[in-house]
Amino acid sequence: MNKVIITAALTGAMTVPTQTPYLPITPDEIAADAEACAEGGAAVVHVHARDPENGLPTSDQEIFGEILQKIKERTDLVVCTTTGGGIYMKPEQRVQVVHSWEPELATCNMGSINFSVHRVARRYQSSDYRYDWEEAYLKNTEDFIFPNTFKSIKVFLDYMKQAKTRPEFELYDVGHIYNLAYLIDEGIVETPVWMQFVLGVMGGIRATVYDLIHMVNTADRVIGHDNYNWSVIGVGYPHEFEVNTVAMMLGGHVRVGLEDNIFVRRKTLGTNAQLVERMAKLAHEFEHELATPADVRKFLNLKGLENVGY
Ligand code: KMH
Ligand code: ZN
Repeated sequence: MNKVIITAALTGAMTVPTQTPYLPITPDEIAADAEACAEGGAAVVHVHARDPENGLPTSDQEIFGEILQKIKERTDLVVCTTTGGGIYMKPEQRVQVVHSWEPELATCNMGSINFSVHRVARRYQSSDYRYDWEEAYLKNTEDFIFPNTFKSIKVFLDYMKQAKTRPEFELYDVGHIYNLAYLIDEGIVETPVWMQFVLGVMGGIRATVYDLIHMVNTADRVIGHDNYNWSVIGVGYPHEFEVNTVAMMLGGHVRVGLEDNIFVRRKTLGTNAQLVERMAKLAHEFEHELATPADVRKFLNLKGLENVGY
């Protein structure tokens, strides 16, 4: 497809409320941001849930359901739910959203890695934090391994098969491309696959253009150029906009949002919609048309909003 898909990752689980006043927390805030991102040119939203009382990432299925229903009431966006969850969640809790709500698309993380945001804590004094849990949450990630064993990946894929949910494979390093190739070789995963190169997580590959090109070249060689379509995440500023701009030139798609980056300009915090709007401007500048949700459904062969469980 010639058009560019913008995914907006609205809230995530690694950004803490103290970092930005624009982080949507309640189901209403998340759905309002989804609508504003749709108006700005996003076709997909990537969704995590948070406890409305204190912003802590949650796997509460009622809260997930409320978010998904509210987004559906306000937009026709494709929703890609997380199965990455947050640092205190067990794999069974992370995948539950697929079983409960049968979304069109869900993430499938392709390997276990160190996944750390502990350096963010250096920017704040203990008294700066908005909520009690935030400081320890950030600091604890220095000792956090994001678990995605081959066995658990297979369990997650079984859930997705049953729910007719298409996986979006999240690849944080070159080895994850080889992990995906193994699943394709075994006949567990069919091609073409939809992949997300996740660049810039501390513990994975960095978010430079060199690293993006290395991921794309490796995927071309190992998965095969015609066997996959892809998007990219660049964690942090200015990496998000840099790797996304190059991705468009390489035939890839893009993701922005407060899950990955909080700045719309150097030292200027932005809303999700402002991040999408800047990305849409860059796409227009390079004469790329933006994909609509209908384009994405056709391109990724999704089951359609009429077949989700919410
Ligand atoms: N938090 C991102 C770096 C997921 O939710 O499953 C990757 C992500 C994965 O979005
Ligand atoms: Zn996520």
